[in-house]
Amino acid sequence: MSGYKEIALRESCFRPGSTLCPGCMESIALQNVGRVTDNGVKTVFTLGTSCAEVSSLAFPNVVAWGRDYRSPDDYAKSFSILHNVFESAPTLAEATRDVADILHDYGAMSQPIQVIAASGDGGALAIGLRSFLHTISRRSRVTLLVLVNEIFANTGFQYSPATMPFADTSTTPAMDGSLGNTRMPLDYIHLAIAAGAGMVSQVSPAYGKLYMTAVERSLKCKETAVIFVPAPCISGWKFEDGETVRIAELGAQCGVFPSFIWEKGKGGSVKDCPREQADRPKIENFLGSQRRFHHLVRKNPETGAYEARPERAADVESLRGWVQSNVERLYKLAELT
Ligand SMILES: Cc1ncc(C[n+]2csc(CCOP(=O)(O)OP(=O)(O)O)c2C)c(N)n1
Ligand code: SF4
Repeated sequence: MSGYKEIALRESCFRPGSTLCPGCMESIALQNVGRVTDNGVKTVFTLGTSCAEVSSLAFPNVVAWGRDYRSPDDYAKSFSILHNVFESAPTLAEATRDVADILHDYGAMSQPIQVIAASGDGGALAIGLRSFLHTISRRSRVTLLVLVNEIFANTGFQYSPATMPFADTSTTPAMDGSLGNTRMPLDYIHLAIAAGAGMVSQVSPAYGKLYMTAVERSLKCKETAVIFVPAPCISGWKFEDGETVRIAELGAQCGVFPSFIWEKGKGGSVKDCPREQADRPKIENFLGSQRRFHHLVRKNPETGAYEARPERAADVESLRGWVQSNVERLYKLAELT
């Protein structure tokens, strides 16, 4: 594996002009994918419609992604982007890999390529679930990056299959006595393993070293590698910019989206998130950090700590139970080989 400092000094894949919100976690996630893939191998990146995708171009003349202004013929530095429809980034990545392999087998292409598909959780886990699972089940040698901001952000912050219970979204509003999202999130890590992925990880870019290691290991995987990237969304989760990394660390440590790396044949591990609830930060701290949960918690005027609103105490307890089951499930999945 490459050293963290060496990777950090490589070129990212952003040029001036990205329209991601200032402080968006996806920006940190993607720039570091750019650095890891600046490894001398041509990168082909398929992008499903999402915040990431629309941020990469601005009509009529801004191309905000790429390594400087190099030509696609510059194999060592090229970061090519194939834009495509919302739900099909994994399928296009799989097709790219197949064509490259055939050209290579027939001697028409001598250079290797690395292929990554990026989608939001709406693209990968709702409308694009078929494409996502099919690519995994075919063991296609590509990396699927899923930027999990738990909503369809780009079209107005609608609920997705990854939305946390009780979250306030535009289609599950917490108002006039409504509780916010009442559905349980899809068990997407388990699903990716069950579908046959060679490697599955859930790592926040807030843990820079671990994140870059996960991306680098995924690129070396002989089957489909899936990286779920928890991506706190300033506008949808409703917090101030400057808080992104702190919220990402808190979410990982209190058990909402623990860091997890698993590889077929080797098993996996959960990092920085103890199995026992008492050893983790309280879920109230995470809920209080975002206004999408302020119908559940309030700040104690004397201590300044977040606590359950009395009328929502039972809901916060059930959320605590969901977090514990989430942590338990990942510890059990880590034992699978
Ligand atoms: C077939 C189809 N349906 C709907 C849309 C509209 N659309 C574009 S992006 C998007 C939401 C994307 O959500 P997600 O994948 O979670 O990415 P995010 O915007 O959160 O980054 C939708 C519904 C579309 N482009 N194509
Ligand atoms: S809406 Fe959310 S996910 Fe989209 S660019 Fe802004 S902060 Fe990032």
